[in-house]
Amino acid sequence: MSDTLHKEKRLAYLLRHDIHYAFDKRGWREVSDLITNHGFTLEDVINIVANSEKQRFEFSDDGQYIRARQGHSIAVDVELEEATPPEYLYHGTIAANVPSIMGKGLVPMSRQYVHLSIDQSTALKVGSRRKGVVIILKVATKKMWEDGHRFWLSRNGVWLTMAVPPKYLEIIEK
Ligand code: HQG
Repeated sequence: MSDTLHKEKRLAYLLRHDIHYAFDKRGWREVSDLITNHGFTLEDVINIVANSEKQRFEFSDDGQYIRARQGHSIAVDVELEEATPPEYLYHGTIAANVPSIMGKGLVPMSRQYVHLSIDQSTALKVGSRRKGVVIILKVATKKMWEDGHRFWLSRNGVWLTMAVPPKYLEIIEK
């Protein structure tokens, strides 16, 4: 892994999952804390925010704070925008998870939300992070929304919902 990618992964961990830091309730962390206590330079942080392929992070208006746009396991409110989903969204996972998913639906596991992708190729990338046969699930999101489920769209284009009951899921045959 390149040094930059390694630093981006480390930053993602520090902004989404670090239970040892007292986060602002909106998910902000002081940039100075990353510099003083976690080995980042200001240049590192600026470069990661600008170049993150998934645009995972954002600075506060005054530049003193930074937060992840989605993906948290810690309980913070990053002011997500509620939105009406398209007809279908997608979820990439591995075959080993499918029996459980088709039994009880998609659940957030350790994160705050279930993450859904805008298209199959994005879902394929998400599923491919794990070892195993990748399975893409098609999610009837418009139907869910009509049935009262809520959706949010993060500023980096990831769709989020609380849970997906199995009746809205379909395995895509490749
Ligand atoms: C699975 C990355 C068994 C679920 C990606 C997934 C994404 C179940 C895993 C973001 C289940 C959770 C999130 C059930 C869900 N039984 N397994 N009932 N319900 N699962 O990492 O969606 O690169 O928390 O299928 O791009 O894989 O970090 O979620 O395999 O946007 O920015 O439990 O993380 O973004 O894994 O990925 P995760 P995810 P970043």
